Amino acid sequence: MKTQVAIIGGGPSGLLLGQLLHRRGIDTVVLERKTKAHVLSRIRAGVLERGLAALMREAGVAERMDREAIRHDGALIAYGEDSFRLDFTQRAGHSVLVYGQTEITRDLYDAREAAGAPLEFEVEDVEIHGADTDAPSVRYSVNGQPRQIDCDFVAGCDGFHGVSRKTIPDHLRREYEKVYPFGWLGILSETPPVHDELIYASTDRGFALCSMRNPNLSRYYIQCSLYDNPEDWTDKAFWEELKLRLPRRFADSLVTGPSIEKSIAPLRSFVTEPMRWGRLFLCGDAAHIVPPTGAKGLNTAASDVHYLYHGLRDFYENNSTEGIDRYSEKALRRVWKAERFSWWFSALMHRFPGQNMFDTKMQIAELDFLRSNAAAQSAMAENYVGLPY
Ligand code: FAS
Ligand code: PHB
Repeated sequence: MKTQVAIIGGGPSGLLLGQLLHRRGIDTVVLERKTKAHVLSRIRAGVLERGLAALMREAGVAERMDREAIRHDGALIAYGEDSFRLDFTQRAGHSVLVYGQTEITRDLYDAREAAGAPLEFEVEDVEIHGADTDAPSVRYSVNGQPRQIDCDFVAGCDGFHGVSRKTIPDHLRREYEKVYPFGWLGILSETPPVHDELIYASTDRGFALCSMRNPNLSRYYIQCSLYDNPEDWTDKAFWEELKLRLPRRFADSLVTGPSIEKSIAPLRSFVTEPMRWGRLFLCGDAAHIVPPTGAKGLNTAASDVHYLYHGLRDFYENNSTEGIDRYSEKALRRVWKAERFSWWFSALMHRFPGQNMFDTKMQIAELDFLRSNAAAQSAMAENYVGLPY
């Protein structure tokens, strides 16, 4: 098989890139390791920056998002019984959309299937060959049958555990990592959200986040030990702990119910450089990971897609390599700012094992400063709603 851009990974990065390129008549093939049902069963991000929303509209797949997404103009930052509302619109001039990553992925699958664009599931043994030549190829198998795609470019959109990043020779790759000494235990419940905006809460017992997917589907997280397993937590224990981490007025009004999904996500900051090797381009989680505190994971994948899409479009439509030649530099400049914000917000809101009273006083003083200072709130809001591409 021959195509122009072989895309490894059928998550949001690969699907969004494929859809954008398809609309410009650029041929792609998307290869996904899992089944469609498995990909859609993952409960992940929930907040869309304006840039991702705009990309979905540019890709022609935003009709349901624009109909069903909930616009949020702010979020509550709570610490003990103190709290303040971070007004995104007042401080940064933009809002965010609450619309689950699952829905983004579903909309993109629907569009690709409607277009009849090549999309293969349950691929195995994927290998990238000749990335440092002008004739790269991707070899893989389906049901034990070997296949090969000859292409102009390979987009490595295969997430943190994919094959693309490791295809770049070790001596050419630099990796930066910070692993956090805790995780997030998340549940999904068919209950009305406790508040009409997100609540980020910091207490001596640890961090909690109250989010949502729609008026009758709530998403809650509590910071948990790295040694916890979801099955260690009964629903009752989860709800009791969440209430202990919320301001009293929300603990008293929280509507609880059975969890329909329960999982633990580890927290890590990770960046690999460069994000390009020859005709292989890394995109999204294949190149970088952030702790979900700042809701930057999916949104930073989107900015990678933006830069790569425009670079590939310029190559095919204007015979220019400027965009692809500067892809890694441009993507990484924004990636590192998202990493910084995610690291900063995680350090501010979580309790670290072994932190002393001085550390806690510093966290409280920073939250007090944020509460009282417009410039500090503007800086936080500008990062939260999404820095410009
Ligand atoms: P993805 O990992 O989503 O997609 C990569 C795809 O490639 C997967 O479907 C995988 O099956 C496939 N693949 C892997 N290896 C392959 C191979 N060899 N061949 C073919 N296909 C292969 N972000 C937030 O903003 N907020 C959150 O709350 C949040 N929670 C998260 C929870 C968890 C458990 C995880 C892992 C991530 C979370 N994230 C969150 C980040 C997440 O949303 C990612 O940023 C987002 O999925 C990035 O999308 P992709 O780059 O497409 O990577
Ligand atoms: C979510 O709704 O899953 C979510 C929202 C905001 C975050 C992290 C996760 O910062």
